[in-house]
Amino acid sequence: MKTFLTMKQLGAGLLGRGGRWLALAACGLFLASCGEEPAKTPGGAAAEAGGGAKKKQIVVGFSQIGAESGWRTANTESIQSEAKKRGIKLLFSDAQGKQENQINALRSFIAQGVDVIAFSPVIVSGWEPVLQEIKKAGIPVVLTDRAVDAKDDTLYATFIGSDFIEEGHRAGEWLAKATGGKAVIAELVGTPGAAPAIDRKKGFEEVLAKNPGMKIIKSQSGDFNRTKGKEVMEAFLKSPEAKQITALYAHNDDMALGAIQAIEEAGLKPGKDIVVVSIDGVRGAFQAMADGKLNCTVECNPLIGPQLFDAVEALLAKKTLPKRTGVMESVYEQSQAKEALPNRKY
Ligand code: GZL
Repeated sequence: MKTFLTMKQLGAGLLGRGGRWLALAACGLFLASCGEEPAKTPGGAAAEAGGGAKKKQIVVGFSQIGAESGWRTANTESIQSEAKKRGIKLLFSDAQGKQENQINALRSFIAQGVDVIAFSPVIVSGWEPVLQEIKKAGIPVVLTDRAVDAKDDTLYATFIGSDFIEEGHRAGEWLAKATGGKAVIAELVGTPGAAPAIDRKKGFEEVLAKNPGMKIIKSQSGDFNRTKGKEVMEAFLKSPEAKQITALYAHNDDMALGAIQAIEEAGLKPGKDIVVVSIDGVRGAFQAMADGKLNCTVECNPLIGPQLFDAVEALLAKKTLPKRTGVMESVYEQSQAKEALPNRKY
């Protein structure tokens, strides 16, 4: 099992669309593989050494997208359990996938005078006004998981999350290797306008541009959820092009698992008649690989609770953070599934 975080990412920088990412400062990179906790920030230690003076409880407002996938559930659990472990008061809001609910929650955090605001933006656009209001209130912002398209990068202190373009590259490269560069592909896209959907598509298509024998003939959003992934795959398999499809690229495991059901119900063998590659690395994907129905999952680590609260504590200790903090991730295929399954933390 190879663990990725190439020297390119460590050193030069992670440039996604339009240079939105900023250079990744290797020194500031908090490496958190699944569940390992990075060392506490010196500020935390110094604060503890402050002669035991009673510290005011830190209050963090967190706006979560929703509970659309196994990945999201694990992400929420990591954040809530880490806050509890550190004695941090977490005001947690679930937006049920709606940007307006997130914006309302962020405004309520301002009104409650929290110490830090953190959120996972459901889509990349439409955040500047509320981020300006938060900046005016003097509250630092940590973006987790997904990024925003903001020209003014002083509107947030740091972004903690994966490089989705790289994940798209890894999925495409794996498929090119597995099929000898010959595949007629159906694609299940994530939530329209979401950073992972935009960038996973971009990364995958960059690989296809180097492999003329691979092409996408069907592409539609399954909104990162299993039910919709199944419905869209059913429609693909009823379309005139159905018989041409030799591979499925799903932007997350939940949509892939729904599609696998649809492939079986259509009398085909997922993992054989249609090669399936997806992203996240949730436990259900490892089970599907062990059952021979999924061929590859590109890990996208949701367990960023420790990194989030390291960043919170560093910000409150007036430390500067890199604009982007990466996470450790790998690529898994069927041959590794059985052995890896018992150790999966999400
Ligand atoms: C990725 C995350 C995506 C996951 C999906 O960081 O934003 O959203 O890939 C989740 O499973 O719904």
